[in-house]
Amino acid sequence: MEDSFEILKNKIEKNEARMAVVGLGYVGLPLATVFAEAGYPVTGIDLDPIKTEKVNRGESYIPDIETARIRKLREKKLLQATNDFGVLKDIDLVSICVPTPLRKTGDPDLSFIINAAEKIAPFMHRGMAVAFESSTYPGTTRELVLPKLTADNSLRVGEDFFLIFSPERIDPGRKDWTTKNTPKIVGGISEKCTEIAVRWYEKALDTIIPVSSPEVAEMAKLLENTFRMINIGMVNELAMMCNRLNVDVWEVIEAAATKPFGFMKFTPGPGLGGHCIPVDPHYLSWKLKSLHYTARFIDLASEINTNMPRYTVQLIQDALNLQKKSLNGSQVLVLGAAYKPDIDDMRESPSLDVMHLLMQKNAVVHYHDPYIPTLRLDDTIMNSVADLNQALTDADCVAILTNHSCYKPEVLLEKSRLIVDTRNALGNAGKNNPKVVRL
Ligand code: SAJ
Repeated sequence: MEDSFEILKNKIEKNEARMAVVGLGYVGLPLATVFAEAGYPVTGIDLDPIKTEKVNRGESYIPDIETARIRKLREKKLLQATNDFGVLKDIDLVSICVPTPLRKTGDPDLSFIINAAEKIAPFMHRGMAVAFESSTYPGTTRELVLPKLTADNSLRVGEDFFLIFSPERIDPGRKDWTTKNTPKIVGGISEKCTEIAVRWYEKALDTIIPVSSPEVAEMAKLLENTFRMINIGMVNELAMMCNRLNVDVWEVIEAAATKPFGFMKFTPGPGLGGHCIPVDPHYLSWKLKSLHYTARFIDLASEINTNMPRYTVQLIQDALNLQKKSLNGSQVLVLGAAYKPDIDDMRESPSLDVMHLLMQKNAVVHYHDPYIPTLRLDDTIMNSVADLNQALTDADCVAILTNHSCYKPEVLLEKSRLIVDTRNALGNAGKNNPKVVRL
């Protein structure tokens, strides 16, 4: 029986290996696009017919990928999409890019991983490589994905097929670091698995970083995002300390950031949003709990970050109080529903938590966000205010929660009676200004 490793290695070298990407979201579609643009025919597989139909019509639905790129790849027959996992019987290389969210309980939701692995398993064959990309706890690839892929076959990992963990490092909206030029870690179950991954991914990506196991790769990704979440928690607590000390936290951070070494700037805010930073560290703490270890830094940072929406509402309430107004019945205009500037993503956005809490205290809440024309908050459908200037003038308090670049400090200061600035969006114009309260 011919050596699967040699067969697959040769196919990759000769650009004859056929590739599929399972999951065509903000990670999978860019990955499929980059490989297809490197001349590798890619089949995208997704359960959502809307996504697959759009790709097959040559349309993108991911802001980071222009429609023209998809259209061009369709014309060159380098990209196609399907809902049918059966195509995998003729595929050599499969990247799995499915979501790894949290359940309402805060525990990992592994259903997407399990579902994907179970749908791939019937089509596993000799000479195949599977790269798993979703951020997850150390051990997932070996303990959960591997058994699912080999449940109904006698394929031997590292001999008949090859299994790797390679964390996605997509930062939506970012232009300088992209799927293609961001260094890519690959950690295989065996050395041959890692070698296949290096040969495979270097066909389309600029820099491949091999590591000794999937666990190292899984843990590296969690370190990246846990580092960020904990440091954001630390500056959020610093903001609360500076408030007690009556010291301007933004000036403190700017001053500390002049240190050319041994310091990395983070800034406080109304909470922690996004699909990665608030989520990934909980995969780590959850796994450690099963090993009877408490990840104290993660738990503490999470507690502080989760409390920031409530702290922000208290700032708004106190600011109104200084103008002898109660929060109850006051018009509060929230600027920015997205979780970070100049994108349309609201996942885990703290703005939603702040608006929810404001409504619980019977404030009259409106919002403006140029990227999010409408949103659902609990049972309420809200629309971004049409006339921003009028809304600024009408509001008893304007709360800047996401500093989209369209918000001009001079306009906000001219039109607003009272501003709570949680992002230092006003800069120095907001300092020592009687109608501005800064986080
Ligand atoms: N945030 C702060 N203070 C900061 C930085 C962020 O409050 O100093 C808040 C943001 O407002 C947001 C949340 O944290 O609500 C997350 O922001 P983020 O800048 O980390 O953006 P994300 O969630 O898009 O994170 C992604 C991640 N990319 C991947 O997981 C592949 C993360 O690893 C990147 O470091 C980050 O982009 C980035 O650097 O932009």
